[in-house]
Amino acid sequence: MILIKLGGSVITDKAAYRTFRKETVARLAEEIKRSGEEVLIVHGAGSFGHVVSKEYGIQKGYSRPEQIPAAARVICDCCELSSMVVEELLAAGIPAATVPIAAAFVADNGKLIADNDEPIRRLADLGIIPVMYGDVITDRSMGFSIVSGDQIMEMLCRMYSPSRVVFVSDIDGLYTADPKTDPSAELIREVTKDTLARIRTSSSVDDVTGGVEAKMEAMLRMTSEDRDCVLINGNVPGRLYSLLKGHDVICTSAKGGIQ
Ligand code: IP8
Repeated sequence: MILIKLGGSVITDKAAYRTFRKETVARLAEEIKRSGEEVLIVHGAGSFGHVVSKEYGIQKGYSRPEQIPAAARVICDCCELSSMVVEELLAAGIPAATVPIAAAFVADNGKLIADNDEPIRRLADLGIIPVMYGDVITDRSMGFSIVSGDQIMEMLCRMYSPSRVVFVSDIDGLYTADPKTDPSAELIREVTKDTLARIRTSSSVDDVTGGVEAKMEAMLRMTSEDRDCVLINGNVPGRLYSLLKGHDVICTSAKGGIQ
């Protein structure tokens, strides 16, 4: 089984509040279906989650009453985004269902507590792909917090031991600097725990979806001796399909674990 995260940067326009990239998601769904691979799918929140969350400091937990309608707004927006993603998966012939994490789990201090995975396992066992996404969740210490799609990926990785983990983003992989603003930026083809140590010493590292170091660490945590974790560009037609079919594509591949 291959675990895939459709990043918020590829399924939405991150700069414009609540802008869904329908054609891109439809194409990615078709590529997944055509690959014939067994998959589990997570997605990011993009402009359906980050804009309002940032404005009201939702990620910092409850501190003032004005955050309550804002948190409810984010929950509604992310759920709507997920319904649109699932519509495209269904249209491509992939039986999928939105599973809001706040209905299945709680968090503590921003960390997802995955102590009851029965609803997800049962859905997947039936052949319906549970689609979870970065969202606002109730939090035992903070009132509420935000659990990212990356945290959900880590949970699913522990639950299902996928053969491969794929992050679909809007750039070719991780770079030594921001490729959109720095022409000297170089694509990092392979990340190991040693590369991570070297990258840490560089001050010109770009932020991919919330910090390049955090992303690399999360990717490395999801690797094992026989499982790599790949970051690819979903805006290039056919690239996800080729990767799923085991072809060599432009990407960053994390390997070898973090221990
Ligand atoms: O897009 C963030 O999830 P991500 C979720 O996977 C919210 O980082 C609500 C901002």
